[in-house]
Amino acid sequence: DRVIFSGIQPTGVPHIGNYLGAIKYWVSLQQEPGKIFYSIVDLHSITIPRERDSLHCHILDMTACLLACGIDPEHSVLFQQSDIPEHTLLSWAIGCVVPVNRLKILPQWQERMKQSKDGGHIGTFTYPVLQSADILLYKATHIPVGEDQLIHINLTNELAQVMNRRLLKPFFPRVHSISTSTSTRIRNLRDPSVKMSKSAYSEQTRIELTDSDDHIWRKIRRSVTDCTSEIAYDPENRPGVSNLIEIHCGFSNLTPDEVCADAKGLDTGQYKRVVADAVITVLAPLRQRFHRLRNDEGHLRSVLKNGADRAREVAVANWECVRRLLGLCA
Ligand code: AQP
Repeated sequence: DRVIFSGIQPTGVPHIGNYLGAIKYWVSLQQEPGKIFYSIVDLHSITIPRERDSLHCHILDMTACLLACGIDPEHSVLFQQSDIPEHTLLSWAIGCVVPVNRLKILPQWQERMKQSKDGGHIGTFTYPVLQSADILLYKATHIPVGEDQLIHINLTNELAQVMNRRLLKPFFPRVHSISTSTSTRIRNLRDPSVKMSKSAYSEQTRIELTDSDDHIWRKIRRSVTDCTSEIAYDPENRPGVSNLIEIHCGFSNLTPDEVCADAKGLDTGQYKRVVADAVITVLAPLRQRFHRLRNDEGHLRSVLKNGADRAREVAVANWECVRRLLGLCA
């Protein structure tokens, strides 16, 4: 049977990139058969130091956003990663079989090493092992991911095989990535050469799911385009305008060709208004639901607690099997 796992870091209010690249797809997966685990992966978010109060606040923001977007906690198991200690236990067991050199070659580590002055932290080095443990702990078979994460799915399969050899049993199933054909990277509004990010330096670079109509319009109006006024989809040579087209498509379910045909005769200034309207139409009701949910912290905490109870049932059972197969208990 299909078991889906995915996670999102509570590093801020999610933006339209997180929505179009992950959350919208997470919601649609609920219509398909299979068991679903969606985790707010707080242990991953502390690989970079965060302020205590804002981190806690972001966990509740993320919970409210996911519910507002349509994650149904009755259907999907929605939980906070650190509520389930078995993630770190399994991560330790996997860490004992993964060669250091296998992690050293991962591009994100190489990138971090270039930026870091102190040689990088152990958590930053081993987070792909924790990511694999997140997946394997639920014996997940399908992972919704963007292209940049495929490398981690391959690593997870590799580690699952090594673990299975160690356990003398095909305990962990093969993991498959799943993605929508439209899954795409939404770019930073001020610098389309990089992706939109929760923790980018300025809020002007992203549209958060809780932004007001006016904020959405102002951010899109000031987004970087180019000197050509015609609306054409050309991500290579016209990344700014193409990013607006991607956003428009994501919020209207139109294709780039349809969007460009509809925008014939408009200049980029006029087109920005069309894009803003498409975004506002979807986000305005979502924002209302968010505020209603965010005002009831008791409800959000109980959703996370129920999710943790359900996740724990599976996590504890699987970890106990691994313990036994490792010979840590009889
Ligand atoms: N710009 C994006 N376009 C499309 N999809 C995106 N995702 C992130 N940014 C974009 C997808 O959102 C999911 C959750 O991401 P995450 O929060 O776990 O980590 P991230 O990829 O590092 O996202 P951010 O927004 O850039 O967060 P920070 O700034 O904290 O690092 C993932 O499926 C991701 O692909």
